[in-house]
Amino acid sequence: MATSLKNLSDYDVNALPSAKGMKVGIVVAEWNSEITFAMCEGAKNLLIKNGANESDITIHTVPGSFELLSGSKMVADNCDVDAVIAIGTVIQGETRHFDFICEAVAVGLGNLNIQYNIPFIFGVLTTDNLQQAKDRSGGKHGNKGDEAAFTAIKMIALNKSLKK
Ligand code: DLZ
Repeated sequence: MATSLKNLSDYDVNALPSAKGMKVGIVVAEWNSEITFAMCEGAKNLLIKNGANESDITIHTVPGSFELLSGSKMVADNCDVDAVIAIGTVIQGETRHFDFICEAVAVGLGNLNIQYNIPFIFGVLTTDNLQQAKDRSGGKHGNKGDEAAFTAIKMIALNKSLKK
């Protein structure tokens, strides 16, 4: 479903496990920080609203979305976290840079998911313009950060249930 038909902040509160005790590392790109910091705030607030302790959420910044990969890996390697949420916004420009960054981040996060025993969440907006990004970072289509956070909660809960 296209995100223009779905509000990114909509989720079934009753179907979401409690985030109490979950430790989450959030890695945020500074490129388009007006957007990414709003997404990060959305993710953090949703985790806390669903039971996570603020002290269990750590936030780390990296220069751009391309660095989300190494930043996420560093967090997984060095911090006690149950999941890493990677947050970035890549906006189409005049060159093919957009395509290279989007592909690298999507493939790279996919690889991290397979290599590690914790989930890495793709909290990355890839839009044609700034307005589309604003609409998806707390605007009329909700907040991609919220979606990333409830995905993290569900994946952590799944991982914990399988380890029991
Ligand atoms: C260079 C670049 C460009 C053109 N656009 C974006 C963008 O829209 N969003 C983003 O997060 N980062 C962008 N970057 C920076 C790259 O992600 C990266 O930080 C640099 O290429 C240095 O590795």
